[in-house]
Amino acid sequence: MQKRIFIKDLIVNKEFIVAGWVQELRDLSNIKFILLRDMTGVVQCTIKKDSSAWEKFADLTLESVIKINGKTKEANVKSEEVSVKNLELEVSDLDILNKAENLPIQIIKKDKSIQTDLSKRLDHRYLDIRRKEIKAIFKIQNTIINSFREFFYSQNFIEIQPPGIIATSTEGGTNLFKAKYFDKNVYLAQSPQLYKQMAAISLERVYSTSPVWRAEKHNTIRHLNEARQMDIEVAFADEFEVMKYLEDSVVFIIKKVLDKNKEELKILNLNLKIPQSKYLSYKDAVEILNKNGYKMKYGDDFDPLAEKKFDEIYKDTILFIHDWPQSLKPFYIWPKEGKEKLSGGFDALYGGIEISSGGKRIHIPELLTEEIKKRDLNPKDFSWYIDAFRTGAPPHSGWSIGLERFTMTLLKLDNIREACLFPRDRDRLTP
Ligand code: AMO
Repeated sequence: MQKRIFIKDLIVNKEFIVAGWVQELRDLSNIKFILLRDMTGVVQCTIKKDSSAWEKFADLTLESVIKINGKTKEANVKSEEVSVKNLELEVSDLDILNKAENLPIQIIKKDKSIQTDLSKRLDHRYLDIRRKEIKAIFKIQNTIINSFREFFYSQNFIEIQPPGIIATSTEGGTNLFKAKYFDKNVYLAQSPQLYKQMAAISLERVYSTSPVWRAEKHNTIRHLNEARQMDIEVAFADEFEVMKYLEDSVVFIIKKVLDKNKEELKILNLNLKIPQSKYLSYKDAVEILNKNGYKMKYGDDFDPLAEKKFDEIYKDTILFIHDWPQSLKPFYIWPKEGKEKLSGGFDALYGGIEISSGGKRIHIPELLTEEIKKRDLNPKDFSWYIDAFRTGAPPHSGWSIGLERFTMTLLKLDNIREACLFPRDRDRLTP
């Protein structure tokens, strides 16, 4: 039996089998047209009166899945939607593999001013991702996560697979989802933090991509309750060494997107630039905001408006803010000596939003115990983690970039849900 071929591989004057989705139908008295779409493109198919497909055309509906046998002819196809412009496929036979009925959302928008609301689109996400603008987002996200892996694999880092079920909080705080694990209470991981550290103190350089769960009750345009993180952890490195890794890997990722996703960037009407980097201490960052008319106190975290302000001041820049007060950072972040009580923690902002945080970690068990206690956590709950630093643990540092956050800011999406295939938020658990 002849095999199905991808639309992009069609060549002129040959018989082929193609299969895909019906994107458009046009019925003239002496000829009928189908625009057929697969993952590689859209081709115009013609049906003449003598074809056995002539009668079947009446049963076709938009987005039905069909298989076509036909012969390619030279043609100059003008439709904007068609990706194969130099040929058309004359249909000899056609099979309907699955008929689509009552489409809840439109795939091709003739009238671009009609917007389907995001919530309805997410209710039918499997359909929504057939739209070329949405497909473009996930093709670019594919490049982002693969080039993150490629970058660190090529630098001889080791990819690790951290657990999703954990016994204690990793980021502290209350944002934990509790679950039952046989007769015990467990939590869903908020971060691979403690596990990547325990891996790095023995494997030296590790990276991971993993889902994380945060029981944040508020619904915002920049938070999900289930997100994916791209993490690294590096032994014998301080926070500045890992910030350099962040800088280089983000530039690597953006270069890859520019190279591999020209078509998608065009669809999304984006003109991506390679970002510059700027390093500021937390103290200087607060001063700069205040000088630029944004009032905030030393000791507060930056809110979304402050982050937007930084973006106005430093355009197309990854802004690294380091030397944070220890009180604003989690228990595992290194406290620096001195009366200012600064830390080895940092945040990275890009496009007016925090894309990453990280820092130098504590590798001294007594210090770790102290910092855990200071945050009203019980060191006993962390003994399995603290003990790891009693068996020969080098100093180490690392960071995490949120995949959806990064996709959102890179593609200038106005809601993080646009960058998540099947988002989990306060209200959404299906599809
Ligand atoms: P943090 O909690 O800052 O740090 O998370 C790191 C990055 O993950 C993304 N992120 C989120 N994205 C969507 N929805 C959320 N609710 C959400 N929470 C976080 C952001 C954020 O910058 N263990 C540390 C990292 C480290 O020190 O290595 C951590 O998880 O892009």
